[in-house]
Amino acid sequence: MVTPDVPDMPFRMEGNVKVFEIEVGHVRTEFIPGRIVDAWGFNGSVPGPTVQVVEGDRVRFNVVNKLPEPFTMHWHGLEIPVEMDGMPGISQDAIPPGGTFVYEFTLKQNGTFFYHSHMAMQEMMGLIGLFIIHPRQAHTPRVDRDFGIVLQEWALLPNNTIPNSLAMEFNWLTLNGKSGPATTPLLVKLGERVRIRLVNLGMDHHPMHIHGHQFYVTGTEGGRIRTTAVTPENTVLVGVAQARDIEFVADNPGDWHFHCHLPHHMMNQMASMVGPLMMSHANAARPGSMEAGMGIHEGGALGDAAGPAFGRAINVGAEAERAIGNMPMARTPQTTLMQPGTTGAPNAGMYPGYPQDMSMVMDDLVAKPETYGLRPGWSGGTMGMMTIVRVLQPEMFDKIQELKAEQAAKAAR
Ligand SMILES: [Cu+2]
Repeated sequence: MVTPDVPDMPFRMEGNVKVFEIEVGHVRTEFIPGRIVDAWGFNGSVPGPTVQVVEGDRVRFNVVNKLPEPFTMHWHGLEIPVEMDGMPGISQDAIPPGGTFVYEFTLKQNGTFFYHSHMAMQEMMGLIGLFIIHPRQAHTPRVDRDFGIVLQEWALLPNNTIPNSLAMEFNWLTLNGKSGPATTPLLVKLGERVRIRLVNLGMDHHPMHIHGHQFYVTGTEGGRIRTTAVTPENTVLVGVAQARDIEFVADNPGDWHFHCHLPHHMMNQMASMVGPLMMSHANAARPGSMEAGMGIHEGGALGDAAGPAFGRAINVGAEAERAIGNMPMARTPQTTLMQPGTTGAPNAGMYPGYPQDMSMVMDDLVAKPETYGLRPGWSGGTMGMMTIVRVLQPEMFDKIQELKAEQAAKAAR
């Protein structure tokens, strides 16, 4: 099972116990090139590294809290002793900043689970990771590819790198900590059986939709679905705190979008006009200010003062922003941030429409072996909570594996 853009969490054996070290703390990450975010994560990763274990395992997690506030870890969906459940106050004292706690339990289930902070505000800072428990015997029919994806949403104030965890509206949507087109495509060979495991821990539900195929839901946050009746679908609603496993045979060759279908979740910055509306130093008239921001500074989060910055009075802004291109596939001028190799303060130099106007082509900036051979301009149509399932002919699949091996060898040198 692989989690694109997220590492696995290593462990060591102590007797018959699998022992994991987890450090909870600040992580500076990047959603797309140039969009720097100061989030919270585990072991330097947002979302946290994927735990992969087997039904029946005894596991131990040595947790160190490097956050500036108390923390506890919850193991979502696991049937474990209450004192290991990570509920602050009711099952344990919160781990103070700099403190440690040891969680240890035996796994009697299998399926797609996750671990997360049990402080609601911390969840919105990114504190979640996949917890995959493989069955002792594989479910049938066996899958050839097994992927995991964590769905998250973020509210980033203008010119800010720190998520607004109180926000009720969100402008950045990520799959495994990346927004399209920086999400790494899922590669499968034509004819293979594929499983994709989805989990959601945010404020919104995400209807995840695949192109060119039908799938069956084979698991939830509670484990494997035991039924002989299967419902074909191409969209599965992954609700807050839920997991959904989907399986399908990739029998239709091509590069297929796989994405949340909420319209605002299919964009970065939510919409082309939100960028201009929110930029405090943008050299264009706008109704919103940094102080009005995304809502919490003046009056209620949904009060009138915050309206313009949300784009709710968008007619005003639209009048002032007529010059900004927002037609599909428009090419906007590049800032220094768009030029690889140049550095600057995080998110400095952002200007109306960047990043990214409705459709901004940035193929080269996000190029990696997994994007090899995609149609030129593909990145202009891949945004927000979007990735690509590439159903490849065997020769193309093997070619990309070669490119990946070359890249790994280069990195090791
Ligand atoms: Cu969504």
